[in-house]
Amino acid sequence: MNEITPTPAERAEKLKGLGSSRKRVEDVRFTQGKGNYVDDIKLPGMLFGDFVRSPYAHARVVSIDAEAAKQVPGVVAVLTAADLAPLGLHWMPTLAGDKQMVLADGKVLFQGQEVAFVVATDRYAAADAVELVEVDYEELPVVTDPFKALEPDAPVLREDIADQKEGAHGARRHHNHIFTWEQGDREATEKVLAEADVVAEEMIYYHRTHPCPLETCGCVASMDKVNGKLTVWGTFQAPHAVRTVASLISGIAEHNIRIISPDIGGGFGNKVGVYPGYICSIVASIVTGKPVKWVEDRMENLMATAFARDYWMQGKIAATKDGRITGLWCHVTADHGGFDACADPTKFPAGFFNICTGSYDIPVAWLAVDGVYTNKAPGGVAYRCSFRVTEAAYLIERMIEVLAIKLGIDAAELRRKNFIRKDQFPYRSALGWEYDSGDYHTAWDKALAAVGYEDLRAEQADRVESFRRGETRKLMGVGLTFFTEIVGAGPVKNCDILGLGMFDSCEIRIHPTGSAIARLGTISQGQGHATTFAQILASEIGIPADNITIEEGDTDTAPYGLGTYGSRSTPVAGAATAMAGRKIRAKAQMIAAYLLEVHDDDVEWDVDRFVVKGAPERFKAMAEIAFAAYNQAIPGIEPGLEAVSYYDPPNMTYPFGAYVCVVDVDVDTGQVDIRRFYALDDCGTRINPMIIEGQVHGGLTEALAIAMGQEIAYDELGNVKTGTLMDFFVPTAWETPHYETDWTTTPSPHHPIGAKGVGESPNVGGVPCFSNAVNDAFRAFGHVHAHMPHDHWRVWKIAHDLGL
Ligand code: PCD
Repeated sequence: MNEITPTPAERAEKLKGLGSSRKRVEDVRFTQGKGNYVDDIKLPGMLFGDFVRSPYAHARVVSIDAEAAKQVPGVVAVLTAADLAPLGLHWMPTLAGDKQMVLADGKVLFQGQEVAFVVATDRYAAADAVELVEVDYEELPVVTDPFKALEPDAPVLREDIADQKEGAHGARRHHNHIFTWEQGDREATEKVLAEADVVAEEMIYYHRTHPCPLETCGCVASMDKVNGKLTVWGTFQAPHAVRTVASLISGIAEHNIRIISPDIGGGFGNKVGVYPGYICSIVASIVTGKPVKWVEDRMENLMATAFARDYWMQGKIAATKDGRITGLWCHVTADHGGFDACADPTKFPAGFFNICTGSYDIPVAWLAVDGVYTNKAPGGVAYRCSFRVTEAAYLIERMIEVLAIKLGIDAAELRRKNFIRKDQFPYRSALGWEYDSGDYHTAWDKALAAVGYEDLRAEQADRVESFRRGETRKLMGVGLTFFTEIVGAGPVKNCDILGLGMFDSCEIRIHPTGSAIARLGTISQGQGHATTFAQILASEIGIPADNITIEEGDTDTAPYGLGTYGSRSTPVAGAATAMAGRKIRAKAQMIAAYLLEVHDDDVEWDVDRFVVKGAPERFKAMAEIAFAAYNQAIPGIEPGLEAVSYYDPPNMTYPFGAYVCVVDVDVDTGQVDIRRFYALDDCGTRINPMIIEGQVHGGLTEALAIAMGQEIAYDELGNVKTGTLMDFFVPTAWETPHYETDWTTTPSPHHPIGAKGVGESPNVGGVPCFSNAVNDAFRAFGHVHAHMPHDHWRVWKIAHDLGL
């Protein structure tokens, strides 16, 4: 050893492992037009499918006449429910234990519902033929309001189950009622409310919205009748689960089905569910013997696949006079649309909504959620949140503000007073979760200091005075949020989807020359897994990240896993990756000891090599060990260097964050200018700080969209009023503010590298933060709460109603 021998720190840096802001390896192809998305897949003889969709939200389908459509040159087939019925495929099971029509079976329940599937030699012929399919509808009364849907004389929406008293989640008490899900202690909570010094109560509506990935949903199904193999390329966030479900529904043996998720242009929960388009493409390919492609357009995407939210949350929060929270009560009316197709773990019909006690030490709580059918599209997906966490965070973070108003105290102080303390972790919440780790006070103090909180409040008070004197027409709002997320489903004992336990996996093969490939059960949709999972391995096995290929999304090659959503990849597949890496290292240690002619226990790991204890000049680097694994006959050790890990996490991870938003609101136009947005995230050990920052920027921008305008709105007839990007708000660089990002690091005690998820956090924390800022601007004038989205009109309306 001499001064040019690299130090361990220098060697570690070369690996680009944990903590390195390694550039995203996938961007080389994405920025040069070399991505391979579903619509890039073009197979010989491929046909194209397109849907005839219902213009009505509720109608009987009297007849379907496809004769004229079939005459269009290029049209090969027109499928209706009558064609699928003999195969038992006119209905399909949903992820929530309900069933959904694949093609209209006698009636339609929402505008845009799939009625017939036209298959043609090109997409233009298919579209022309769609126009010519004659459907005779008989209109039925429409219900879009979940409260009206539960009235005794409300129209019966689901005639197929009208008399069924039991649903997938217990008793049904009305023909449009789906389930009641109750958690916590009602009696104790109501007692606390009755005896409390102060109770703040509010109806908080989290409006219906929709993920908006750049790429819509689609697939190419190809049935090879000669070999009996079905291959489906699709925009799937959970390819293995799709394979199992496809096998169960179709009866094709699972080993004869290959599901491939190629590059995906954003998921955001939109691509978790199973849609009629997939089933129809598969059937059409089986019927025609040709590959069939289906890709929805933007309007179809917004109208028919995977809505999110639509929760009416009645909240009551009790406290002592000096601001100590004593209980939380909540009742949710959840609008699920025409079929219950929510994407949640089976035992959680309202997802992880019972994390609604948030970051606070609340002694008792009770919550009940009623799922209701209406004439709206089905879905209920985790649009950038872990199964209804964003609704929960919105509820509690709005209720804290409402309580602060009622108590007449500062909302930052109210939070600080009620935070779960550092020494209380692991912390069991009143609604049953065990929070793994947290240090909320440190994060909160850092955030408030960074924005100069006291000064902001002083400035705001001055502004109110100048407003009252008529010197300005702009008010200032300070939005605060402290959120706790819950990500990383599993554990298998609590979480399954359709009976599939929610573990995840990683399989590693080290090649003889010391480079490697690792395959995972997850699938990146833009998050950068090829970059970050290689970094976890680099630190675990001492091979540079640049020498490790990460592959996901092909069920023929990847180990079984439950996919990517709910920020579960890092907590679950990331853990599997570290564990598989450790298995590699354990074998490498034996090989190194053999090569160094010492006992296994006499060597120790040092960044990228095993060294003989006390003699660091005697070592075997990982590359040499890999070579030896393939060319030396080592007694008692099999050749090769591979490992696989299936990881069932012992608990979920609980990332958290402190956000502050400062806005200026023009009371005459309703225009909201975001002056400042500060986001502190704690996701435990950080794998790639640059990627985390990108995740936070993206998630905050989606939060901005949702809070400030993005909405799927219906009129009384059930027409979608916001079904195009003219009306559905997607922020561009113009509307997007500058974000300041920050962090603290509180590792997860049970995750092998201490990492928690982060992808969803900014959406979960961002929405209440923007909303709190807008509401806060009017606090001095007696305003308490206004529903989102805070578009110009609605903001103007607050000012108008206050007489400003
Ligand atoms: N990380 C790091 N560190 C830590 C954590 C994390 O570095 N500590 C990173 C990782 O690795 C990745 C990311 O970051 O890369 C993320 O992660 P996470 O959190 O774990 O998650 P994931 O699982 O991976 O993913 C998922 C998410 C979600 S869920 C969503 S919505 C979204 C996010 O992700 N999506 C998306 N993000 C994103 N991005 C993009 N670009 N795209 C997309 O699509 Mo759901 O439930 O589905 O609704």
